[in-house]
Amino acid sequence: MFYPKILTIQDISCVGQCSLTVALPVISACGAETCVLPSAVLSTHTAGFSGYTFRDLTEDMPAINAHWQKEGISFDAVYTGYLGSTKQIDYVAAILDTVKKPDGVTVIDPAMADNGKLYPGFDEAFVEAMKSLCAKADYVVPNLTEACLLTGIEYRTDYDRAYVDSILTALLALGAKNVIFTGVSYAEGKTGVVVLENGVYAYYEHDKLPNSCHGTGDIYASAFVGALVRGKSAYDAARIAADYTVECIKETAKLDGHWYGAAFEPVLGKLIGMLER
Ligand code: PXL
Repeated sequence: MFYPKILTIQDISCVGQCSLTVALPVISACGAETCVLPSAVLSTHTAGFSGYTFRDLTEDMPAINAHWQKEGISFDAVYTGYLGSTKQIDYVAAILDTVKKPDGVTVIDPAMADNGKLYPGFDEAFVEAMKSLCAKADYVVPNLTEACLLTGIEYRTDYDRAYVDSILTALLALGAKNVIFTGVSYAEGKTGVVVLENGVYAYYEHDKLPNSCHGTGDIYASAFVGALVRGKSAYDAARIAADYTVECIKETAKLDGHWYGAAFEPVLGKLIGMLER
């Protein structure tokens, strides 16, 4: 029976519809057992709220890992998102080395930046450490800002295929095996995702909606992981995740003043339907 056990490592933003409050329901809806390791607990996410609390859970990680090893717990896939500190990245790397099954899949979303800027609290040292984590990825899932920070390539909003190719080449040079590059737009009113698997380039394009929502990167990566472990090819998982994210953005547009996240819950049924096709 299909029933993989996934570990996802990212923060709990108590309010904000991102990170674990997205990954847990989305991957569960895909039918996989979803285990969590919170990287930090925040009262809200950091994009648009002020005065949020931040409890860094870095120092809990070695003991949690040791306990899992003692219990013989292992995972078919490990998916990391927003991490709490630079030091934590070493602990996360150790978790990949110890409790991921030898044939398990590693998905790294270097969730640290958007719209040309690092999120509050992250610095160059964090970016450097994230590069080393991406070296362990079977799939790295950056947006354009993250890809530029990881590769040292200048962030541009106007670009062509040659620019995208140069970023892809540099991401592979970091050591990542495959790249799921989100938010790549070659035409007005359109956006899409580049799937570079085994060195082969593919692109799934869809309409760019007029509204954008916070947290869609987490929705995207979670749906990608869920579809991938469900046995979809990387391209199909990337396409399904894109279609689901578009549904979430459309659903959010129906709401008045819902600024801090995307209404992903009402359309979970659509995601399940997409997986069954
Ligand atoms: O969605 C990415 C994310 C996750 N977690 C926290 C964030 C953000 C983006 O701002 O602040 C705490």
